[in-house]
Amino acid sequence: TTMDYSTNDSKSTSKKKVVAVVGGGLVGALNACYFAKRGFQVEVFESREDIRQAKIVKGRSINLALSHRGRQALKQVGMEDTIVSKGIPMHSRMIHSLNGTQSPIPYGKKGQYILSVDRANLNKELLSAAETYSNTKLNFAHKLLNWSTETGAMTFLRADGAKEEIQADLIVGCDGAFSAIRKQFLRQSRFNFSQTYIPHGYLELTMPPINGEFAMKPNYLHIWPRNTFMMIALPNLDKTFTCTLFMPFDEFENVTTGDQVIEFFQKYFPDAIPLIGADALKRDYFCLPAQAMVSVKCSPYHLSDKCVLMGDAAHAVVPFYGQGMNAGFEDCLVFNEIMDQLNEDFSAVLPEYTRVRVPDDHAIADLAMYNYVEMRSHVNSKWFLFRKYVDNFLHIIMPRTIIPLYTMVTFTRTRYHEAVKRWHWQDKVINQGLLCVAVSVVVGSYLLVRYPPNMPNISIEQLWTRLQALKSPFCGFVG
Ligand SMILES: Cc1cc2nc3c(=O)[nH]c(=O)nc-3n(C[C@H](O)[C@H](O)[C@H](O)COP(=O)(O)OP(=O)(O)OC[C@H]3O[C@@H](n4cnc5c(N)ncnc54)[C@H](O)[C@@H]3O)c2cc1C
Ligand SMILES: *[C@@H]1O[C@H](CO)[C@@H](O)[C@H](O)[C@H]1NC(C)=O
Ligand SMILES: *[C@@H]1O[C@H](CO)[C@@H](O)[C@H](O)[C@H]1NC(C)=O
Ligand SMILES: *[C@@H]1O[C@H](CO)[C@@H](O)[C@H](O)[C@H]1NC(C)=O
Ligand SMILES: *[C@@H]1O[C@H](CO)[C@@H](O)[C@H](O)[C@H]1NC(C)=O
Ligand SMILES: CC(=O)N[C@H]1CO[C@H](CO)[C@@H](O)[C@@H]1O
Repeated sequence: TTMDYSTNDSKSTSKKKVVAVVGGGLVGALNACYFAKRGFQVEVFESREDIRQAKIVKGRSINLALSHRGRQALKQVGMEDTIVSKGIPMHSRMIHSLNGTQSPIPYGKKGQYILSVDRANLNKELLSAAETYSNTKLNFAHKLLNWSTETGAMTFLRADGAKEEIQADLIVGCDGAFSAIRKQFLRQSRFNFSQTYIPHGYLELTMPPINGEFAMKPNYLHIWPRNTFMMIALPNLDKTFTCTLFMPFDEFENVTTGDQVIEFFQKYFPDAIPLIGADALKRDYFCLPAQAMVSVKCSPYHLSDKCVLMGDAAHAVVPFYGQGMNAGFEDCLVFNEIMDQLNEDFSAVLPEYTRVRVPDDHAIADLAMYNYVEMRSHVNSKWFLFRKYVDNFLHIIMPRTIIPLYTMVTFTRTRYHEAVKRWHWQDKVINQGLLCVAVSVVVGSYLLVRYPPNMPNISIEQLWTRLQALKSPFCGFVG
């Protein structure tokens, strides 16, 4: 794979700066590649053991949706093809209604899709890619305890119980939603921070293959929207699906026995019972307790020229837009672009990174929270479906003027906050347009009934003038 370091020797010898990447998860491992490619001395510190050797990796979601932003970030370090080749394209959502009817809603235009990728494999591939650079060292079983904002010294707890002090020129906090690096930021003046737990938890279930084949159509993200509950399923390479049930913790607490699980599924997801298997369902439902979901926003992302936060450490988002990892990967890409612009001068790059990135990461955090509501309820509603079709239709006939929000977020690198701005504008225009059409139809019908065409012989021009006069006051109504 990537061995650009060797071709960059002249550049790297002049650079002895040490970059400590704290956290070797998805974003930390990718970031290590970026800094290594630039020739820095990279040290990655990860609290877990090396997942490439560990038997079972449990915890976070098993698979996730990779889209354009994430792919662009992988591409920059030569990892896109490797990862995409092990992903499963999902062209549409597949909506499962209560009676078992399935109906697809495309994600975008023909040929646009998101990819279901395996989290553990992605993490392993990125760690291995980072390791191909001779200027990178991976330190596993190193848990960051604290660090000093004065000296930059970090204290790690090793697996053997010993503590280790380490210095670096730049600390990159990629240690996830509960970041230990971020703790020092909280002590700073003028640091904004908010954290919100949503009332929902999630639980994962496996849907095995049937006769060696996928139990449902594989190239879809399956969704069972049920107002306050929702289940989704993403395909895996081994022909299983990972189903994720999202439900308020109150409701989880109400289901305590195997029989109650079946009863609950019978009521809300009957078509999934034979596919998961009643016995497996009764057992797996209780394997792990439901996991919580948190949304974290903060600002700034940097502390002087010493430390910067990326990925979930900077912005944990609820998983309802499928953008958490993609946004984290794009963080690396944006930081890299700013490093180019500002000549790798940390004292200029870090504040610029905060300035550029905070509005975008806050926008995606807000959008994900908005989708938390939309995905559960509106996916069911006729108006939502109608608007999706209208938006997609308008996008096809006016591809440069009307771009659905989902398309901007998922299939372009339009800055998140600009996508939101544009969405509000388009929404206003489309709703006004639809109202005009509706009013015209009503008024037109009225006129036709009132003045049947063969009776008073009204000209088209006259009709148009009457319509104009009638519709204008209404059309300004929306927004
Ligand atoms: C149910 C669910 C579904 C999701 N689906 C999607 C999706 O479809 N698409 C998408 O883009 N995103 C999705 N996400 C979001 C995605 O999982 C995260 O955004 C992504 O994992 C963030 O990566 P990260 O490296 O910043 O953090 P993490 O993946 O949390 O990694 C942090 C790493 O830091 C290590 N660490 C923690 N503390 C310390 C310490 N003190 N010292 C040293 N190391 C430490 C951890 O062991 C871990 O390896 C989903 C999330 C959830 C919960
Ligand atoms: C199933 O439900 C959906 C939506 O609730 C409805 O559109 C469809 O007509 C129903 N199909 C049958 C066969 O009852
Ligand atoms: C819990 O279950 C009981 C009995 O089945 C039901 O009456 C109640 O509404 C449920 N509570 C919630 C929060 O669903
Ligand atoms: C903190 O939040 C307030 C209110 O939104 C905002 O005006 C201010 O600029 C923020 N400060 C930083 C450092 O982001
Ligand atoms: C309708 O009006 C036009 C002129 O406005 C006239 O030429 C035409 O003959 C009329 N038709 C009838 C059926 O009255
Ligand atoms: C830099 C710093 O504050 N280090 C301290 C971190 O915490 C350990 C004990 O938990 C201290 O020994 C370090 O001095």
